[in-house]
Amino acid sequence: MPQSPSLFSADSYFSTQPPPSGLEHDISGVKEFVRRQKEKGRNVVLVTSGGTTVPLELNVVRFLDNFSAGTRGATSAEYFLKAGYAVIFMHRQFSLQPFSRHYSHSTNPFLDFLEIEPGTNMQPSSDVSDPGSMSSQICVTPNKRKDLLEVLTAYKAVHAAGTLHTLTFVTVNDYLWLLRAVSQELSVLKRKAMYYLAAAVSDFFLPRQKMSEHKIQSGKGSLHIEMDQVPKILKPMVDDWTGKDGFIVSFKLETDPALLVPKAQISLERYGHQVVIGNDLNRRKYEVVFISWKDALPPSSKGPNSDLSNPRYAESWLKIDPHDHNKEIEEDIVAELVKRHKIWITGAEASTK
Ligand code: PAZ
Repeated sequence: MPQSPSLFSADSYFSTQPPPSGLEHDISGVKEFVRRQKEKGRNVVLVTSGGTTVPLELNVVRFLDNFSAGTRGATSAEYFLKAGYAVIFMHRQFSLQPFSRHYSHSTNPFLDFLEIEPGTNMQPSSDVSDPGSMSSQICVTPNKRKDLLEVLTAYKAVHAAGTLHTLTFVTVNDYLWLLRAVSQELSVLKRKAMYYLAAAVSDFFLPRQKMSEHKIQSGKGSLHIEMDQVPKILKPMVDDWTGKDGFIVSFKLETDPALLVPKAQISLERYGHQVVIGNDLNRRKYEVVFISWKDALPPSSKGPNSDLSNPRYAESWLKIDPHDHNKEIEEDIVAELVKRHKIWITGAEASTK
């Protein structure tokens, strides 16, 4: 256990912080899912989505949270499924999910689409042999049917094909343990695995050993909490958990537009993965920037960046019309990544011949 804050490496984190209780069960589900997808020869993407919490007490009353509704992850998951990928959707409990996101309780409540047919008896049937008699008298508002049918058809098709597997997390600790275990399982697919890390993960946490067991009392006036830094897990993820083969895409969220590109470049340089997608909080729904390596060299063969006049990063912006409400930027993000992933896969095949 480190003595002072901010000294956790990934190894010391996992050796001192306890795994979530459902981890083994979750991972056996993932193992089976990956086995089936491998048999079918499908590419698989792990999509992480939503914000992580940092509990302040063991009997949690208060926690810190990271901003994210889960829109990016849930929307992207749908486009990956459409592109033929199998998806492991690892999301914050109760954040948006693929398909049901279209009918979120706050922006598009599904009850508003349903109508009770005139003359329907409002009392549920007492006939136990006909439990569906009430539902047969409910219908969908005519002008909502086309959209609902489209979503429902895609949803049912994905279920029938068995290409979507869902996992949930709440705390940053749940997230880290799950991410490591899922990445290790997925690594058997080598380059056919993609990792799309859209979740908003806390940079700070309170180690279990420093947490108050009971609700923090307010008697002392102000509250001072010193948090430790969450270990930088992208490095072990790239080098160890995924066996250097996975196509890893991370996101960088900033609120100062001037920091977006430099911070994304630093992240790519530091972790040596394939793509960092930068997004500004207020413009994220209609513009993002892809930062990637300029040439095809694997990051491991690049030395330190000595020639600053010749940047080795490619910067490409993806923008859509902010007024076009029928267009989602995730469609273009996913299309671009699918293209790059294909090159990543065929590059590997070519180099093993
Ligand atoms: O979930 P959402 O659509 O509301 O937000 C998506 C996002 C901004 C959290 C995501 O695109 C992102 O940048 N995730 C990484 C955040 C980070 O830097 O930790």
